Amino acid sequence: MNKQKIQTNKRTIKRNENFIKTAEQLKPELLQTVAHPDHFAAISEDLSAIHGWRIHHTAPAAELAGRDYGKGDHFILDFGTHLVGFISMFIKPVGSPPDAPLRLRLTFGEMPVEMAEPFSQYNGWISSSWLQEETIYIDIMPGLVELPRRYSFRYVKFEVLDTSPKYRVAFEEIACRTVTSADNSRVKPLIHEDEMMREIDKVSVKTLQNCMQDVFEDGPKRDRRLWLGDLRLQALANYETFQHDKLVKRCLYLFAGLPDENGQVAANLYTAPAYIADDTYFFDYSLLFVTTLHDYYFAAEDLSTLVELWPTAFRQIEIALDRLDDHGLVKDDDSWYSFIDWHEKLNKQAASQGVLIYAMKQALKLAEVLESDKGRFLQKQLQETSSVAIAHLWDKQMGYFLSGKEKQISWASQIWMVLAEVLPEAENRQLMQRLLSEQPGIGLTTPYMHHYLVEALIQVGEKEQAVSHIKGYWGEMIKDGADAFWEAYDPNDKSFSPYGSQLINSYCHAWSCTPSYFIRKFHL
Ligand code: RAM
Repeated sequence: MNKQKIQTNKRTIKRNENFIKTAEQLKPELLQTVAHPDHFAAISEDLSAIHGWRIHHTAPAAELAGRDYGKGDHFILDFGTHLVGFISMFIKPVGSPPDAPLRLRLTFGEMPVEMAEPFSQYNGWISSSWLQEETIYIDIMPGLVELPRRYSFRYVKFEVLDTSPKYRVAFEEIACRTVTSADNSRVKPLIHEDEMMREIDKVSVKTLQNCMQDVFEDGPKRDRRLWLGDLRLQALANYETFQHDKLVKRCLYLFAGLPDENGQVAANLYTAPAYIADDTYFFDYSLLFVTTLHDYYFAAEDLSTLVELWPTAFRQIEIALDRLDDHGLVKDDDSWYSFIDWHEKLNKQAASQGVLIYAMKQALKLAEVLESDKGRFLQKQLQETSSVAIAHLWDKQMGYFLSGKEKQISWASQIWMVLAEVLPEAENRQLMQRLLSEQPGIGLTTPYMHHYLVEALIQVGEKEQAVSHIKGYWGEMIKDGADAFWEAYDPNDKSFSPYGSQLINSYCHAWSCTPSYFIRKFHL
């Protein structure tokens, strides 16, 4: 399963050292706070709870002071909210002087399921090394221990694997030093009469905050790196909240600083031990560089960045156009050439065509700002790609865009084509209404695509539907216990994981933070 997703595309990277230097100069300071656990917690099976597990409080964390633990003992602490940071604790021996090291296992969980199901049973297809677990050996006690890795969690399970028959251990001053580059004081309080919308906004802001590190990470638990599709959405939410525009600029310069020899920007980047482009390239994500630059320019009004990065943006369009077949349609195949959404059966052709048109429209706006001679070229390409989309993908009788040789109907295809505005305004609106009332074909699985659904609803003027979708989707996640929004969520299949296991999903994932953007920007 999903073997096609584990593909490598070895390409030569042509570093632009000036761009990388600009990005390096924009590296943010990380702000820190200290958080403490607030409760002991226990976990029990409950089929009505998300993933079948419910967590409940058993005692205040203050009671830790009077407790000690020996071989085989364990306890769970709840920090009360989702955190990203470094954990430390003071460990004291109780009884004889420690005649053997302490062997301690710590398991970190964003969700109850990570406290309940042993990681040894993990059977997903991506690496188990993302599961947040650590076995440590402490030779010298009493003493302060700070774990070197950054963790993303709300719950921590402590398992005393061994002490010795002669001593037990007590834990004091368990704390988490949280880190983020997001400055809370820049977020304007949201005045909103609807309590649920206020709550959704709060969780969105927190999600974004915890993903803002030295770049916009996709998820602080996994993959902890800069992905272009995620960046685009984080940046939108950022303009309405933390306004850390320099961090967006840094990320844009990083992508532009590490293109392949053909000029294509990678789908994601690593920032350590050096700035490295990953060998994954997506048709849609590369185009979202254009979109992210467009949004950045109009939010920050930073003309010099636009001037410098415009050639990179325009190049993404040229590369995308190279993928068109003789009809002028995005060439389809079975590889993972375009992301669009995590859906096993989703055909990417029509949605990719939509992304291309959407990105070209934004490029055209940038060309106008720059008074670039590329404007005419873009207009011509827009005209052609839109008319072939109508001629070859649009089924007038069915009232849907069809994708691929199987002529698949998917939500993603309709949404991207609506965003591309290839149909006249009234038909665009009808298409969204039809989609919501008939609920056809292949649905959506991630907040990433749900973002674009809401964006499309707003675009066609269906603000009320947008509100009810935000409440129905992100609100439902809150009802299911989210205190940061998740990477994947399908209300009709709450056990959904793109990776074959709920344990590995990320439960604070950047691309899910955009309700704040919608609520604040469009006054929903
Ligand atoms: C997930 C990543 C990231 C996304 C990719 C395509 O694996 O976590 O958020 O951009 O999918």
